[in-house]
Amino acid sequence: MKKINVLSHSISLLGLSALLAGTVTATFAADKKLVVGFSQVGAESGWRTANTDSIKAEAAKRGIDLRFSDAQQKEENQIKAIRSFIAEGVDVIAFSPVVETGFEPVLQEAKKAGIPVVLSDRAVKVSDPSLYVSFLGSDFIEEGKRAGNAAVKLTGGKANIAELVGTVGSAPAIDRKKGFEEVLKSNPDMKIIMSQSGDFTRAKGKEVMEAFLKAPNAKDINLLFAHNDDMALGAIQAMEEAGIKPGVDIKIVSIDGVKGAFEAMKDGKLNVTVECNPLLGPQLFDLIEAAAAKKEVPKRVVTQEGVYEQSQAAAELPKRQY
Ligand code: GYE
Repeated sequence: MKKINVLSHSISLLGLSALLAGTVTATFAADKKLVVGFSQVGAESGWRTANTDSIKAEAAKRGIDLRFSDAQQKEENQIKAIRSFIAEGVDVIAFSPVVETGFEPVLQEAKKAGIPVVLSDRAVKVSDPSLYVSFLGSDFIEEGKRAGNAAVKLTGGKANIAELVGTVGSAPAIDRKKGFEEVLKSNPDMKIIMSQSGDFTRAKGKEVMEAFLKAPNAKDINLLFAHNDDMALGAIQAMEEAGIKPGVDIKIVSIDGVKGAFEAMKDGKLNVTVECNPLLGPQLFDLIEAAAAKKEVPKRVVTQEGVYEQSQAAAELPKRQY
């Protein structure tokens, strides 16, 4: 089911696993456990919880000594965690950067220490691409475009849009907006009339939607674009409390594809969710083990994902793994 597209090198996941099966296991199983430091963004969403579970389960399955650290959505905590991984002398560092910028100095420290770094889920902006060996994650621009196309379909190309933006400065917030706005460029009757960050959480999504609904032009909103499902679910609550029918009076498109979104679609309260797969554990540790063995790894691995509409929700729900 899960395939990967490898952009910069033509190496398949199968090929990669085959490659690993021989040397890597031999290198680490014989003498010591592979030690991996992982700095996670936080526990802000259903997506993130599923991502953490996938990473921990895969590490346990492979007998890896995983040093896991939760940054509570703060970059300074991630930098501290990475510094302590370097001090501990872990074999590989992996992390999901909360924002894109500001990591260059600590990544230089890791490079100096000879510790390979794998980026999981989100990208960083660095002037020196050799500061990380590989980036595994979704194509967020593509997700934004998919959300934009869904919005066109739902509104017939006429929309006053409220946008719930993800964490400011994060790769998914920047790129999902970019992809969505690209679709709006060729649809002149669609415009974003309100836009604010809900930090990818349900509570903030609700709070910001409440504020949107109090604006003088609130009645013009006919579509909500939420950068993730959790914020959409919070916004649904705000709409219901204000006597507005979510999914009907205001159409809603969001991203992730967590169970809660499928339930809301089944109830007619959410219209479309664009899938973003959090189950990165197996692919991530393939890359980590290869990096630890100083194998050449693909610089970019993109996860493959779909788009789901209300009509598919009931059939899809029992199959959802997150
Ligand atoms: O969409 C959101 C989470 O980086 C893809 O982060 C991830 C995003 C995901 O908080 O729910």
